Amino acid sequence: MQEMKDVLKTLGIKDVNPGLCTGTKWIDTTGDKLTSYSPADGTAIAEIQQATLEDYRKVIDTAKGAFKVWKKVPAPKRGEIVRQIGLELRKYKEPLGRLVSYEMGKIYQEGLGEVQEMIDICDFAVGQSRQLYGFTMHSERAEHRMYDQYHSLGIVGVVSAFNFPVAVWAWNAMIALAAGDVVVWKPSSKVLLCAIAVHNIVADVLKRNDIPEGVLSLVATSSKYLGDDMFSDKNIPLISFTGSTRVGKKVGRLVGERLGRSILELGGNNAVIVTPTSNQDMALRAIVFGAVGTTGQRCTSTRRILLHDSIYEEFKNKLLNVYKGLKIGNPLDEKNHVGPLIDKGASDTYFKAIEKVKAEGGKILFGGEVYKDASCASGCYVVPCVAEVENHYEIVQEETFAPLLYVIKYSTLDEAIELHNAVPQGLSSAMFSTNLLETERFLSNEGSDCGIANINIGTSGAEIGGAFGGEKDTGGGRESGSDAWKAYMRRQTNTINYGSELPLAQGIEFNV
Ligand code: UN1
Repeated sequence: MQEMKDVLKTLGIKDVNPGLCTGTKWIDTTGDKLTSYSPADGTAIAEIQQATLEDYRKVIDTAKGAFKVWKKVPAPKRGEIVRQIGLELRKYKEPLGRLVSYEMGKIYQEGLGEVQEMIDICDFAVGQSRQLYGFTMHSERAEHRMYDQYHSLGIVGVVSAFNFPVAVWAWNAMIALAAGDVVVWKPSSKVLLCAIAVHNIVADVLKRNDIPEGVLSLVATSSKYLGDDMFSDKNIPLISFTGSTRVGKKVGRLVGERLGRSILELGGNNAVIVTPTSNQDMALRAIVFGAVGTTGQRCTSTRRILLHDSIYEEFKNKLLNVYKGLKIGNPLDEKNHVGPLIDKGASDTYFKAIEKVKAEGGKILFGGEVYKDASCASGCYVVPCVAEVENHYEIVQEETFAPLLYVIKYSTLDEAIELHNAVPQGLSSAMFSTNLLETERFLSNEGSDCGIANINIGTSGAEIGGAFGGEKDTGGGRESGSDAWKAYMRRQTNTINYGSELPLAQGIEFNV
């Protein structure tokens, strides 16, 4: 196993890193330096010279120029570049996964899994580059042909959150590249080194293929220098934003005001319904991974479980037993299940939420305190919490981005579905059951109101092949697989007359 300093070297991370990249060129920036600290051990990993608003504008100009060239490259040839990026990511999967784990705090296996998602979406986008299909329609007019086709959109602004420091960019950027768009990425200021490492990896491919500067750009900075300007920027026809519902509402408003497009991937409040016919061992594994994986900091994390009253006590006790065995500690130590939260602010939010649970009448069944261990000195380690609550509590209606799992009792399927949907968010959902009538009902129009609904698997860990996103306060956007690519292109309907008459549609007679 490489030492962290060797990992950083392999990934091209320096002591001080410029905050601006237009593909292969790193550009010196003038903003203040920002230090990235590891939540694993509190160490200052490296510094980033932040990009300023002026720097951002330069990148947008470069990206505009690059779009003119890139959109002319045939889509399968664009796919070839994506294929090479996928190969390069395979080479760097281990060190990049390790850096994700160290800078963000998710356990090593999840760091590797995140890089694997990048590789998977590359493969998907390569295929997609030969499948940017439109329909052909039959015209109502003789000797006419109609069809729709998809053209490139322009600059795609990707604004990603700390919890998936590299994968969210890839879901957006690889599809955008296949679509003939260019990308400007503003990652969370909490995980800038991961983004810098990704750009170092990708730079080799861009260089080798003489790809113009501005096809893939990175603006590494914080809200001190770049906030709403990007959302209001008319140069960016599509903003893909991942983050909180609070900020997402503002993004939607600002992009909407200029009639731009946005893909919003906001909060979740994901529940698992465990029915009397379920395989409880499977449900347990899925729920525990869903609740404590990434230390409860996935949009898809399991936040609520709805347990049928006939199995309530039995399942609850099994769950608490698994929680007792969870190993908390350094995310790079492969024996641990739970790493730290991203920072102390996140732990404060967690503890405040637990106080609110108690104040509203909830009962803490397990955990919820700081994890005190000499080797976990960063102060970001907490013991995951299980609390018995009622669904209508104000705090239960919120997404607390931490390992706080609510246990709720139900007695009929109608009640379970009603409780399930009675939250503002609508991202991911699951039911454990072997009763066909129950599972089909859950997936029906009368069932889960979420963008993702699963049977006998958990709420998190979605594959890239499906469209990812959700309804209500989750924002309504879809990215990654299925036909999500359509959001990254503009649709054009074409009608061609190959006859020598000019019939008007709708049978209109107009003789001039
Ligand atoms: C997120 O938390 O922002 O389904 C995305 C999952 C991952 C993606 C999570 N594939 O858990």
